[in-house]
Amino acid sequence: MCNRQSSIVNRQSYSSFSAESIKEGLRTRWLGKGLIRCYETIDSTNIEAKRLAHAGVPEGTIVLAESQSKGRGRMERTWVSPRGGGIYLSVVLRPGILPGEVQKLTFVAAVALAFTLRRFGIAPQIKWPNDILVNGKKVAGILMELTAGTGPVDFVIVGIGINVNTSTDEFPLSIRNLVTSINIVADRPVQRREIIKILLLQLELWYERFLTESFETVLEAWRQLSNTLGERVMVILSNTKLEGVAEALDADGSLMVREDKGKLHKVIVGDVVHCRPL
Ligand code: BT5
Repeated sequence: MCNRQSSIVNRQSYSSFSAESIKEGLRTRWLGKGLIRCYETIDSTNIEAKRLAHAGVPEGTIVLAESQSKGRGRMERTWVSPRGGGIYLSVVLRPGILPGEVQKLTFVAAVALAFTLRRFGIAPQIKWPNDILVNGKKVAGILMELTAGTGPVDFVIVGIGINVNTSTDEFPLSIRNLVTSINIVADRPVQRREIIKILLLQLELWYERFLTESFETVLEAWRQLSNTLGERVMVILSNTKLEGVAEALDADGSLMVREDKGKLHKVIVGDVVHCRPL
């Protein structure tokens, strides 16, 4: 385990990144090859990426920050974003898909993120729909945002937050036991820019597979990486709760949960808590 002192040392040796340092040796074809905006502090990289997307930047534009003052999770929740310790990254995509399909990109990003972490000797698991866990603790999350409308979306923002060299005491007490960081699970400091380069490559790969092959290709990989399927879960929905076994994924990525009485529910949006077996 990494102690507090060693994470401080890591912090000093792996401080800021720049667009040039990300582009150096980046093996993508188009993702991150154009505009990469790096900020010391920003409200939220997703908000900035949205501003840029509205202004017309091309697909593949990246926004990165050393810290966020209003890092966001889903449903107006907060993403804790301490300075220098994590990766706070947003990507502008223009997939030309309908709003109802955008959720599929969460699965694309989750698979890309899980394969990226594996390259660093870590065994991540995906908790439906967007949590990346290591040893049952959250190390990364994904937030997808889009422009509302009826036709194909103008753009989608894929926001990714990863705890890399973050010390657990930088998290509020309320979540300290639920979170972890790559340096803790890998038991060594890891350079954020090396993770970013591999992440962009994986994201480009899985995004292109999604667009040119099928969503099922992505789901197949997701199933292998998930720790939700086959588990007993409690799903917290907007105004109710549902308990049962997470039996399968539907073709659109929804979670199929079977209640003990036998009824099968399709969960499109919700928070999953893994329960201990009865
Ligand atoms: C997420 O939401 O997991 C999506 C997180 C996306 C963050 C990125 S950072 C770059 C981009 N810009 C942004 O403003 N956001 C994106 P959700 O599933 O709602 O999880 C949020 C919950 O995770 C919180 O309520 C906490 O319980 C927990 N949490 C907050 N900060 C965390 C952190 N740094 N590491 C692990 N868990 C955290």
